[in-house]
Amino acid sequence: MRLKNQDYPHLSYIGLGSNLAQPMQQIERALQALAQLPQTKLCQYSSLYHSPPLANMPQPDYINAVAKLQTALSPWELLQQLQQIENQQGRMREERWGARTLDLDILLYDNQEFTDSHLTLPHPAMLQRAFVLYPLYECCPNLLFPNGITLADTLTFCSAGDLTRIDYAINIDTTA
Ligand code: ROI
Repeated sequence: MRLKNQDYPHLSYIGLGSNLAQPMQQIERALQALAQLPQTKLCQYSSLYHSPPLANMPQPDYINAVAKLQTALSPWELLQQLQQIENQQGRMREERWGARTLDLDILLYDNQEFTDSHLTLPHPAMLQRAFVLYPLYECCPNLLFPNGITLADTLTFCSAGDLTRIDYAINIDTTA
């Protein structure tokens, strides 16, 4: 059965990152997997971006992107689904700040602000990360954070630095 728009009442933005095992393909596969999630619609996704690692240990550069979802899943159900996709793409529970085949983070879920043992919303580090904010801006230039601050204002304090947009076309149906 095809679901209608009102059957996906929640809006969520997901950050994607990879710096191992053909990162561009990892991100493309992950976007395809997001498009297949139950009770969820992939509405939009950003270009791919190349970024140097933000890390305290040597590791390859990253490919990053952001996806916009509408979903009926709760934040915890969504988190579980994202972890399943990470695992399917060979992610090990690696060290903090270490290289990774695929990282999927819930950046925002509606205007929810909370912390529990599984999840903090909005994602606590996103406001300082150009590799999150610039692709997010591509998906939603008018975005307002739950605290009322605009994404556009936040970007004025966050230099793009060495972040570069990649000319690589991904074709996933976002109308289904
Ligand atoms: N650095 C970049 N550039 N992109 C990421 O997605 C990323 N993810 C991480 C850490 C290790 C913080 N560094 C990153 O988890």
